[in-house]
Amino acid sequence: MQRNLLRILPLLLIAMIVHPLHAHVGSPDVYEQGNAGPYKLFVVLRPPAVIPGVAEIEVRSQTPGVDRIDITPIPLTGEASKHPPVADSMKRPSSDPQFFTGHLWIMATGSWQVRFTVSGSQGPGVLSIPLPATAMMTRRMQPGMGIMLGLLGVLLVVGLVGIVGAASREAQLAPGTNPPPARIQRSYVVMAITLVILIGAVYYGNKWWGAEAANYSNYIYKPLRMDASLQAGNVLDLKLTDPGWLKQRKLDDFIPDHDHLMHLYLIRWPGMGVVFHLHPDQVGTGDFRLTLPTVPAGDYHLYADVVHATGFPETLVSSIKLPYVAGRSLQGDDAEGTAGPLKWNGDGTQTSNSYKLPDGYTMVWKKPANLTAKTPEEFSFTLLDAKGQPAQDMALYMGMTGHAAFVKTDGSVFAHIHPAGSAAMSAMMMAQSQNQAEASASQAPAMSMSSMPGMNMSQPSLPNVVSFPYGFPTAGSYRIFIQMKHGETVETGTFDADVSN
Ligand SMILES: [Cu+2]
Repeated sequence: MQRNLLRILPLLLIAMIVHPLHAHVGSPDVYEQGNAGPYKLFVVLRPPAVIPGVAEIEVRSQTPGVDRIDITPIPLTGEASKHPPVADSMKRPSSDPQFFTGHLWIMATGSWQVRFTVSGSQGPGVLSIPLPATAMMTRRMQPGMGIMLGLLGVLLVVGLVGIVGAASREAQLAPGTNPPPARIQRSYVVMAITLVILIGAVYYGNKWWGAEAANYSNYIYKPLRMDASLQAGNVLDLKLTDPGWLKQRKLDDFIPDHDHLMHLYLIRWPGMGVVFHLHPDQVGTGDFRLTLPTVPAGDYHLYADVVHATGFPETLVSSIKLPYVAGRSLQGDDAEGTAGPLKWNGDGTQTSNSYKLPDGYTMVWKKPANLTAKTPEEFSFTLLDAKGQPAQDMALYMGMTGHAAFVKTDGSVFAHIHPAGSAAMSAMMMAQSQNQAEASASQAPAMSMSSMPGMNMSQPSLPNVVSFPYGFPTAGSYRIFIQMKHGETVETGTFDADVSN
């Protein structure tokens, strides 16, 4: 029995490590839309609350005729990615024929993908969505449970001392006879020795438990640490260090994600009235540098998105107090936005659903009547020219029709979202290229990058509308920064959202 307990305890400990993390901050669920062959799917992946644990999966097909969807969890890279396990099939939980749910066991921390194999009236199709899964903290034992287990433990110790005492006193007596005083004396000695041994066992058991817990805490996700400093008046230096996590994590294996190794959002705090989207260069291992544009003075929160070679994305967080920086003008993919400060911080006002841009253009949010946490939603924005007509000169901004950042006003959530969704673009590309490679063998048409939402390069003119699939992780107040490009101008619109439970 005790040996079994010893075997089970480490598993229990693993199960107590909870909260997976995504590329973003505080926003672990993946919202993504893509094409599985002829079928357009809106996918929600909710990573497990424990590792190993169960990922909850929802799919809404926007194309009718889907008969069956099979799901498989596969590592995104490495040898194991070529040997997928047997697929599970998704269920239709309601009478809605286009809504499917399912769940998958995710057995280890790391960079995963979920492959959706679809069959239906228009033939087969396949789509893969990246799923970074990792544990973020240890769940503490609930006080009630602790007290109950403690009392049971005391009962066990007292009971065992009593049993040993009774055994040494009476085991060799004939039934019905009273123990002589010498035996009673001896039983007290035996009970005292037993108690000492048991206290020792509890003490060392606790030490062993602590060592196991410390061991497993190594698997709890700790993002790379980023320290920001201002050098030579206008150079922002970002030093990355590893606070210790999985040994596989490296500081020199970043891959470009939509054209850049790092996407840095610089947001003035707490008003969130100034935002920059900039792209520091890697100048050495774990060292990124950027010559700043002109930046107003203030306290800034820094959110830096990077992606490792495994397709594992991280968002690094830091802050810096900046004086007024007289820098260069904006260039390349740089973008800047200014808005009124948040109404939640003093006397600012909440932005309306129609945001007036500095060059006379207007960005309009088709805002849903109600926004609730954890609900998949399409956030749709339209760009109008100075005359209020649909903007005609739309351009791609870093290869896409738009970029969005959803930031909670208490700083606990930051999510950088694209028209295809919340997965890192480079991880998305890895997953799709595997499907492309296997497509010829399996006959199932896979999605090409140019058919991903918001990346359609083949269209002669780009739409003036962009939509982002996303769901707020928690209730509260958020500010949303939307970037669209027309001509040579990158526009940054600012919108506020109150999200209920
Ligand atoms: Cu982006």
